[in-house]
Amino acid sequence: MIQLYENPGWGSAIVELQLAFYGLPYSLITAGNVHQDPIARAALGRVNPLIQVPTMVLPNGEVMTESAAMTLLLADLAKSDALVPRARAKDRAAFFRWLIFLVASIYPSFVYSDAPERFVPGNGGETYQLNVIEHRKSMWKVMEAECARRGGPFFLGKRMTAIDFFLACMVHWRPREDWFKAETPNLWRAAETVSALPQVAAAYKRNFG
Ligand SMILES: N[C@@H](CCC(=O)N[C@@H](CS)C(=O)NCC(=O)O)C(=O)O
Repeated sequence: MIQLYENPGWGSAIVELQLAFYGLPYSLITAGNVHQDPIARAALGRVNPLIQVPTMVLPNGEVMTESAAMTLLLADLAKSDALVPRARAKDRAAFFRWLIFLVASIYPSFVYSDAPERFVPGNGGETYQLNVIEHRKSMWKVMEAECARRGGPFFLGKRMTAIDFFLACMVHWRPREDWFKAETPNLWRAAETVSALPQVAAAYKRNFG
């Protein structure tokens, strides 16, 4: 069985929702506050030297980090193209482009803003954090424009993909729900649409209430 190191509402939710969607068997291990708790840091660090969630351990013991890599692998394991367009499918290029944008550009901004004292000592932290969040907002606006152009209800248009699962989780993170509803209504709609899927209902509730 796949093991997922998680914290409710954290990036592990992106993976948990996909595991639930595919109906793959998995078990959860709560990582705890890896920003502050040295015991939690040491425990996760023994599995993943990055000390990040999501961390996934495959049935053969192989450790996986990186939510995008897990997303691609889970589609393979599930033998499904429901969330990852198959090779040469029409939406494959756009899927790759925006999946990688999410994890290479937007997601790292949380590492830089969630514990700013790691990067900016002293009182500079707050301004720095606000600036990172402003930069993140500008990246979300780029995704919003693309989503609007494609017409919904999903990020890529009529085709649901794992990108919508990332959105379903990330709209709960700073700048948080009210900002997304007001400023990126198309992203919000894509997030809401997949959050309502019966296959993910229990996992979604566990993470976001
Ligand atoms: N590149 C990783 C990023 C994972 C990540 O940043 N996770 C956050 C929680 S949502 C984390 O564990 N942060 C702890 C830290 O940065 O020390 C992925 O895509 O899975």
